[in-house]
Amino acid sequence: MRPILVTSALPYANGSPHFGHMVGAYLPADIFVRYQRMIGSDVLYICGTDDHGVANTLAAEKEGVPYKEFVDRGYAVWKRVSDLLGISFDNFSQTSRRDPHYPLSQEFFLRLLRNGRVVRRDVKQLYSPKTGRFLADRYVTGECYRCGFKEARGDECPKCGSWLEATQLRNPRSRMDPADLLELRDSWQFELDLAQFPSDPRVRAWLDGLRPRLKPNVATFVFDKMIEGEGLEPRPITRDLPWGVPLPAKDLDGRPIADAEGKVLYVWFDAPIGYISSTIEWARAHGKDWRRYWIRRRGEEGARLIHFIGKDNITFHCIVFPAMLAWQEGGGPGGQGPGPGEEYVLPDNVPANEFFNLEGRKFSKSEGWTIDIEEFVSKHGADRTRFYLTAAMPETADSDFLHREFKAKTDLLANQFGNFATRVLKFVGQYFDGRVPPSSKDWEGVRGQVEARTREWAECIEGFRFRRALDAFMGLAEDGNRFLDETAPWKLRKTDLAACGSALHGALQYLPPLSVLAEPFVPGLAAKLRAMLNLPPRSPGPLLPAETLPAGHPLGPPSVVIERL
Ligand code: B3M
Ligand code: ZN
Repeated sequence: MRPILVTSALPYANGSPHFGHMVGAYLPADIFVRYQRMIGSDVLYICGTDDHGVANTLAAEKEGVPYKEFVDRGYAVWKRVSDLLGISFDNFSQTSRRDPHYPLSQEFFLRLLRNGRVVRRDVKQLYSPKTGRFLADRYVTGECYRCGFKEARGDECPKCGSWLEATQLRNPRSRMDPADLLELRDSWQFELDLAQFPSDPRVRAWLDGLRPRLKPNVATFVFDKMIEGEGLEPRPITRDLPWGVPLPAKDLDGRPIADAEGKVLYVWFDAPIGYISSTIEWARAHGKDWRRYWIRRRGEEGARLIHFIGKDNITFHCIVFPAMLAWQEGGGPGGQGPGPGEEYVLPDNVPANEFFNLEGRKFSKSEGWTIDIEEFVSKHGADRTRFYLTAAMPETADSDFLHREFKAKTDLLANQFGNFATRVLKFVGQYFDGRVPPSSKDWEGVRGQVEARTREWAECIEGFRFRRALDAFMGLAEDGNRFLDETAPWKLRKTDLAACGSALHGALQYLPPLSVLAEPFVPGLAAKLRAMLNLPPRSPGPLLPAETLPAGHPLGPPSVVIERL
């Protein structure tokens, strides 16, 4: 069985989780993973917080809290919120846990250096006379030289998504102190030579295979905008910062790296390696082999690596990290990476989502334009929240959280799905002693609908079309309601009890498959329904033929699956 490794973008520890994150990178991954577990795939779901970089140091310095203490606090928040929403990570780590993350990140760097993919270059950098240090990335703001956006950051433009060079920003200023006039000074950094990327034969072959698999919004960005548009140039992968993975002092041959002191690996260099370190952490805790998910023998297929991210992270997952993975060849003393004849797998897909706004405007905590997830979920429950977020997911274009729509959609869930189950089960409880009545009919039509909806649902999830998969689930609930309207068992009860029982027998057959189709979206409700059906948790395996309820099966006590708001 081909293993599947699923990742969600590692959130910056300093960021506060909002629905945009959940709907962009976490919920879709969780739906996909829950589905894979149901069908019995060898799937592993990995994440953790991104603890380094200027986003974190800036925030920690503002609060006057030591870096590690600051990111540990952030980690706890992300962990709590993802648990609350039922995001079922197999491992949720932190990039500031030194072992195995620091030595592995250093090994990545050293192999790239040895393989001629990293070069040392003298550069001009923005220097802050007031603080006496070089500023990079988010310490700097200025005008985007690609789209003119005024509030671009020194690493990327939040407006057009371009990847920026801080020294080229127009009118660069310090984020901490606008009066601190920045100067250009000489320094040096290591750069990853991405100019080699498109022409590298292994990369080329991988890109050709990847292109038709990518969602159109992602393919356009990677190929039209980046590779064939802006083009790829060497990018610095070290920084002058007091927090991060230290640049190693010696190369793989034991020769010193001059002036390494004081430099760290760029956060976007070590962060994706965090996917691997988190996998190693999981493997150690469970006595499993992490290499099965990351390393393959050359020429073999290896695991499917799938990165769920928001659209602002596409470049790093489709270009930078694949370059880092592809160029690890050749082994290294005492290393963890691929040995002779082995290589890292490259991403099989990167189903990036677009942005999610709140009633037409960007979520912004500082402007108070946000929804507190913990408060919202405590009030409305994880299932309702997950259901609506899936229905509104920005799969192909930006979309919005709309309060009105939240009520309308979740009421539909309560009516079509919850109420259907409750009605049928109550009726059977009342007139058939809570046991599945025998049937004189075969209900072939029901079986046909279940099969068609299940197939459609599975195909959509495999193709990362979660909104349509949700429609297939709700479509089956609609089929059930229509069946009930057409057979009208409550009318038959007084005239023909056997026919009434047959109809209920047919209606009941929608419920086990509905519990299955519900699981990835609303796991809490799915479990509740299975308890009402007196069915144990389903064991992983093929979905068809669908589970049925035989005549005489004792049902559990009926109750309300979900109420309308
Ligand atoms: N922390 C950026 C972000 O949160 C970054 C993702 C890292 S994924 C390896 O948008
Ligand atoms: Zn821009």
